[in-house]
Order: sequence, then C-alpha cells, then structure tokens
Amino acid sequence: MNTHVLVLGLLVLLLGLLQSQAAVVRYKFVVQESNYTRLCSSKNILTVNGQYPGPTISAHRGDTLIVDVINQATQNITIHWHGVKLPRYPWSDGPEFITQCPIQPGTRFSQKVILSDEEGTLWWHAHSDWSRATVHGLLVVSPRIGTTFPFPKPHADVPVILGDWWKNDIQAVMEDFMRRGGDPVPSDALTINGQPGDRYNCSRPYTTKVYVDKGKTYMLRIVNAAMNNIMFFAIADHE
Ligand SMILES: *[C@@H]1O[C@H](CO)[C@@H](O)[C@H](O)[C@H]1NC(C)=O
Ligand SMILES: *[C@@H]1O[C@H](CO)[C@@H](O)[C@H](O)[C@H]1NC(C)=O
Ligand SMILES: *[C@@H]1O[C@H](CO)[C@@H](O)[C@H](O)[C@H]1NC(C)=O
Ligand SMILES: [Cu+2]
Repeated sequence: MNTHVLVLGLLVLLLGLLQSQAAVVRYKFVVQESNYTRLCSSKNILTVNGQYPGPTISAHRGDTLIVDVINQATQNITIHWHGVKLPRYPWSDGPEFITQCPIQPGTRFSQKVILSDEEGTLWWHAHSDWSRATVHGLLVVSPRIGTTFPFPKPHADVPVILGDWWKNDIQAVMEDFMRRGGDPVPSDALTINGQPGDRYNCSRPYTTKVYVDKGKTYMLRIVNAAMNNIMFFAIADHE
C-alpha cells in the first residue's frame, strides 16, 4: 500500500516536472500594409508587423503559442501553422471557413496553437486568397529545455525562406488569374529571405548574403514560401 502511494507520488512529481517545462509563448501579429521596394519599384504589400518576410516565432517542443492577430488591413485574414498537427484542437489553425472564420478588417483574434511532438523548422502563412505571398515566416521549434538536437549542435542557424515577387499588386495578379483561368502569371523574381538574387536589376546590394567560417557547421532552415512554384535549392560549388 505504502509503495503504491510512493509510486503515485513519484508519477505526480514526474508529470509536474514535464508540465513545468511547457511554456505559453505569446506573439503579437499586426497585419498591415507596408511599402516595400524590389526590382526598382515600390508598392504596398500585406505584412505582419511591417516585416517581409514576417517575424520568426521561436518556441520549444510542447509549448503552446498564443498569437494575437490584429487585422489592420482591408481584407480578411487568418494565419495557418504549417506542419503543426494540432490534434483535437483545430479551431484556430487557419483555413478560413473550414476550421475558423476569417479575422475581418478592424478586428482581432487570438489564435491558439498547441505544439505536440513537432520539432525543427516549420512555418506560418496567411490562408486567404493570395495573402500568403508576403505574409509568411518561420516557426522554429527547439528541443525541450534540457534535451539536445539529435545531432551535434550547429555553430549557427541560417534562415532560408524561398519566395517570389510580383511587380504588380498581388491582389490584382490573383484577380486576373481568377478571371482568365489557366496558369497564373509567373512572378517577376524568385527571392531568398525576401530579396531577389543579384542578377535582377536594382537588387545587387540587397541580395541575401551569409558569411560563414570554413570548417564550421551551419543549419539551414529552408522553407518554400513561394505561391505556386516547386523550388530546387543548392549551394554553388558544394555537394
Ligand atoms: C512607397 O514609398 C515610395 C518612396 O517613399 C513612394 O515614392 C511611393 O509612392 C510609395 N508607394 C506607395 C504605393 O505608397
Ligand atoms: C470576410 O469574412 C466574413 C466572415 O468572417 C465573411 O462574411 C465575408 O464574406 C468575408 N469576406 C470575403 C471577401 O471573403
Ligand atoms: C534591367 O533593366 C534594363 C534597362 O532598364 C532592361 O532592359 C532589362 O530588361 C532589365 N532586366 C531585367 C532582368 O529586368
Ligand atoms: Cu500551409
């Protein structure tokens, strides 16, 4: 009898320890129009907190995210948590009119995202019309505190968000596609971390550059956030 009480006590203690490691991580996402210049011309794009690509969310395995989405734009929006399983709690995982109503202009909604066994590089993006073209970012889930990567810890993390850019307004590009059918107009540039490569006009000074030390190991967190393209990624002169 006493042993049972002891075992039960230990179990409760263990559960308590596990529980205490999971945190609630809160982020504020203000969805708004922001003026960005690419390919020699500027236009307004939809962003989160004025950032393109959007802010990186960092959490640990098992954490719960609360993302307060404040829609200051002129169109409906939801944010989808790409790669998060959300077992038995799909109610704020993003797909508009499927698991939740869109967040309307001038309103706010807190999206609750319960992480379970996800670990590594995931991402988030908008999930209404073509808003995800510019509204996206990394969701980095680190191992639980006190545990390690299943490989030697890299020297540094390097985000590599692949995307594309249209010179025209994204809503206009989408509406044209809906009207015509067929294939959407291809984008005017492919981008890494929101910047076209150095072969496009006006982009040379801004192209994403990553400086590395020879012999060190870097972890590339690669996400394909392009609208419609399958992407191939390689590093020149490397295997
Ligand atoms: C964006 O900013 C530039 C430079 O300040 C300005 O010339 C341009 O009119 C702005 N574009 C829009 C769509 O507001
Ligand atoms: C925006 O969302 C509301 C409900 O949340 C819906 O009634 C309305 O039709 C939506 N607007 C568009 C353009 O989809
Ligand atoms: C770059 O600009 C030049 C001169 O305006 C133009 O002729 C050329 O087509 C542009 N190249 C690209 C890749 O947009
Ligand atoms: Cu998605």
